[in-house]
Amino acid sequence: MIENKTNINWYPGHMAKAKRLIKEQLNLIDIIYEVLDARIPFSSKIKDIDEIVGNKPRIVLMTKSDLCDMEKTNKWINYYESKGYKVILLDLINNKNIDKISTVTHEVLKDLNEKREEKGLKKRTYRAIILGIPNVGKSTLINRLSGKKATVVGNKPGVTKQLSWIRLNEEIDLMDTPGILWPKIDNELIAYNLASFSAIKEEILPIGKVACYILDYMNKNYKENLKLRYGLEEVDEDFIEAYETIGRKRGCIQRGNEVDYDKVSKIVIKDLQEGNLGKVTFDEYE
Ligand SMILES: Nc1nc2c(ncn2[C@@H]2O[C@H](COP(=O)(O)OP(=O)(O)O)[C@@H](O)[C@H]2O)c(=O)[nH]1
Ligand SMILES: [Mg+2]
Repeated sequence: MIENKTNINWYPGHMAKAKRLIKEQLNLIDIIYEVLDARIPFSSKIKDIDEIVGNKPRIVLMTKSDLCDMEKTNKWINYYESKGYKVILLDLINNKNIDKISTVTHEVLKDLNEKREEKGLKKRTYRAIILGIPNVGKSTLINRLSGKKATVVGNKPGVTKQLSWIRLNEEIDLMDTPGILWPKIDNELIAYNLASFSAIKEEILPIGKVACYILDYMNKNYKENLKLRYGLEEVDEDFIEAYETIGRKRGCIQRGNEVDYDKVSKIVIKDLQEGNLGKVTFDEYE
């Protein structure tokens, strides 16, 4: 169904600008919180993040753990940990593990203040920034971390631009605006995974193709869930039976008692994103 020949060459023009802005701010930063979506722990990664952040300390935060397939996502967690990253799995809707962020930050950065003390310098707060592609939960995370108690700590000395910081606790300040980066899509699978979980816009891939990709993937990996949600036993090669079944079941009927295929596509994508097709992870770790 998916032709590898199709060349998706998609990299928004504002990417270069975003990168430059983030690089400028990095001088002030001690630690990066790199946010990934636990349902696409590979596809949602900013591929050139190393080039942007260098070897600054980094914690990988995987959001939407309430919606992921733990068995598959765990393999990616192990993989990132084997590369030396600390990984924290978050459920931002049910507030799970959020307090770990501060504990792990302290663990990773305690050297910084120990070194300062050795030099006779005063301790200072650690400064963190959130980085990630669109829709992984950056804004939600900032809201959860700041809560109501948050105080905006204002400008740091020596900084000309207006930057606000949120004081998370006596040790950590978080830059109040996340760094948004766009995924460089040089691989068809990544494009489909991002489109399926809505991290890229519809113009890049037509919704019909995205919905068929989802149905095909579900059929191969989570067949039971398709049966549960739509009563689908099998997804045929041309998807026509599947579309007819889902359309009639979900009332996507237009004039002449015909199934409205666009509506079906939208329903499939929305169902996947909202967790109505069960807990799933679409990145394979071989
Ligand atoms: N189920 C679930 N939804 C989440 C979680 N974190 C974020 N979301 C949802 O994901 C969507 C995008 O979140 P947002 O914070 O706007 O992402 P941003 O574009 O990275 O700032 C919103 O609808 C959030 O409610 C999570 O842990 N679980
Ligand atoms: Mg946001």
